[in-house]
This record gives sequence, structure tokens and C-alpha cells, in this order.
Amino acid sequence: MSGVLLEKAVFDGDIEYLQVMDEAGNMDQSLLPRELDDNKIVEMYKYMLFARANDAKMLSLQRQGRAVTYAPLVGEEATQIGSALAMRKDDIFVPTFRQHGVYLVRGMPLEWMYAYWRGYEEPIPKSVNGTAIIIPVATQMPHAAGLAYAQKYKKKDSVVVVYVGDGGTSEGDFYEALNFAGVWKLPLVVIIENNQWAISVPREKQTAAKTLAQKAFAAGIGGIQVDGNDVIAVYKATKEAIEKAKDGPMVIECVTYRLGLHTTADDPTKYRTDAEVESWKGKDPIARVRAYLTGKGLWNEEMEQKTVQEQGKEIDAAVEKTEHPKEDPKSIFTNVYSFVPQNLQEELDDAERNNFWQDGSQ
Ligand SMILES: Cc1ncc(C[n+]2csc(CCOP(=O)(O)OP(=O)(O)O)c2C)c(N)n1
Ligand SMILES: [Mg+2]
Repeated sequence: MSGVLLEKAVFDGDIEYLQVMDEAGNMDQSLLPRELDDNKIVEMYKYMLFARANDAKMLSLQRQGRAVTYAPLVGEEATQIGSALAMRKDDIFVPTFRQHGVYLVRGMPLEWMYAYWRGYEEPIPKSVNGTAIIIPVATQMPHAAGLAYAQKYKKKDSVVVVYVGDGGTSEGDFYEALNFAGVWKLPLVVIIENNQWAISVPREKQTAAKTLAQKAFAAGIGGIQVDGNDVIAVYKATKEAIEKAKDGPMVIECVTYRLGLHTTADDPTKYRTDAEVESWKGKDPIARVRAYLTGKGLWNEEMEQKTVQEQGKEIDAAVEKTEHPKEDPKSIFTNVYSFVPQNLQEELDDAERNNFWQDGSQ
């Protein structure tokens, strides 16, 4: 009989799915955030166009041997632009290696990005309020939780918005960061950019969990799944999470798709079908906003051509500026820490004493 008493649910959790604009560009006006007026949606659209144009240029430069490597974002524009536009200036963002669209919105100079993918990393301009590009998968998660802890400790209003891929959510770092953030109720918003693939490993072979958002529950955090190809839904979910972040963290799984290569060293035709890629092209994040704006008479072919031209010019100017970079090899000593530790200073002195960079021995 005591067994009956034990038969009760001790945890109950649902993951909601949010979509505001569907694949055809139909908007559920009741869910549209009030501040997103026509102008703001046009701005979102232009950012997405820019992100895609920039992506195509970078890919083309790499194929010409004018960039070392690159991780394209094509297909993931809504997840990046929607979340970035929801951030406030003082919020801090922590990317992986694919959030070029977020950098764009945060005002990262294009030249910085072109120099980076050519193999030369400058310090991140302070005004961007974000960290460097992070290549080791999920290692940014504990850093982001630490940054969020610092905001709370210093009684600052800033929220940390961290990005992680679907693959990254299987890493220990991901769970450790969530656990820490849950216990300390940190102002941390986690954007899972679920693009369905971790290089060649498909989403269904990464985890048996039905959603990635539900991973938040184990850490006592809220989670939501969003149509990651719907820029309005991503914006809305991120904005609300930032507004509530003083009460604790939130995990937002953005369901999107990597239409292109993992990186320029990858050939996805070896492990996935054209039919799959084609089916996701039907959910293109840019096409649906164009359909919406065109339907409302806010956009037309002429405006599209003009914007594409202007953006192309801006991109070409940035490429031109970084075509003949003047690298400073000393930056690997001076740009890593906020000060140069003694052991690095000694190495630097030694290199200079021995004319390391002049004698061609590097
Ligand atoms: C700790 C670590 N393990 C492996 C790699 C090699 N690697 C780079 S990206 C990647 C897959 C990441 O997939 P996901 O988290 O889904 O992000 P996406 O590349 O799809 O944006 C792997 C395994 C790495 N960079 N770091
Ligand atoms: Mg992925």
C-alpha cells in the first residue's frame, strides 16, 4: 500500500515550440513583438542578406587560396541575426566559430573577419562586447557561465548570450556550464544553433533526447525550442530570455540547417543526400521574410538589387583592405592576456634578441 504513495510524478516538464512566421512568410500577428515595426523587419532582412553575401565572398576567397579556412553560416542567418538583434549593447556574446552574422550585428569591422580567416587574429574591438572566435567545441560554455557569474557578482545588468552547436550539447563542458548557471541563477542565455549536423554526425546519432532544449531541465533551467529559420521567433525568444535573465538562465534551441559545408575542409556529399538539403532549402530563412515584405509592399526587386549592390561594394572594400596585411608576429605574445606574463616576455625578448623574425628561420 505504501507503493501507491510512491507512485506520483516528481518532475513535470514540457518543451514548447515557437514559430511566428511560417515557411511561406505568413505572420501570426498576435505573437509579433510590438517593437518589431516594418522598418525593423526590413533591417532584419538586410542583415540576413548581408550575412549571406559575406559568407559567399569568404568561401570564394578560400577557394582562390586567399583565405586559410572558413566555416560557412549559409542557412543559419535567422538564428544568428534574430538573436543578435535581441541583445542590448551591454550584453556580452560568446560565439563558437560560425557566428559571423552575430559579429556583423555587433559592429565587428568586416576587415577583422577577413583578416581572421586569412590566419591573422587581432584583439576583438571592445565595442563589440564579445569574446574571440572559439574553435574547441563547447569550451566557451564554462567561460560564458563564468562571465555571467561576474555580471551577477558585480551587480551589473548585462546578460551573457552564448552560442553552441547541436554537437556541442553532448560535451561535458555544456552540462557543467548549465549546472553551474542553474545553481547560481546566472544571467545566461544559451542559444543552441541546432543545424542538424556535427560535421558528419547527424542529430539523431548525437543523442537519444527528443529535443536539445530539454537538456536544460536536468540543470533546473527553462528550455524552449524555436523555429531557427524564423528570424522573428528567434528574436522574440531571445528578447524574452534576456528580459528574464536576472531571475536565471534559459536555453533556446534554434532548429535550423547547415545548407553548406561544415568548413572548407569538408565535403558533405560524402555523408548526406541532396534530397535532404533540398527539403531544407524550402524553409530558407531569407526567402520567407522576403515573401512577407513583398506581400506587404515593403520590398521589391529594385530594392533588392540596390541593396545587394551596396552590400557587395562594402564587402569588396573590406577584402581590398585586408589583401596585403601587415602582420605583427609579436601579437601572439601581446594579445593573449590583458598583460604580458613574465615567461612570455622572456620568450619575446629572446626572439627579438636573436632576430627571430628577420632571419627567415620562423
Ligand atoms: C573539443 C573538440 N573536439 C572536436 C573538434 C573538431 N570539431 C570541430 S567542429 C566539430 C563539430 C561541431 O558540431 P556542432 O557543435 O553541431 O557545431 P557546428 O559545426 O554544426 O556549427 C568538431 C567535432 C573540436 N574543434 N573541438
Ligand atoms: Mg551542428
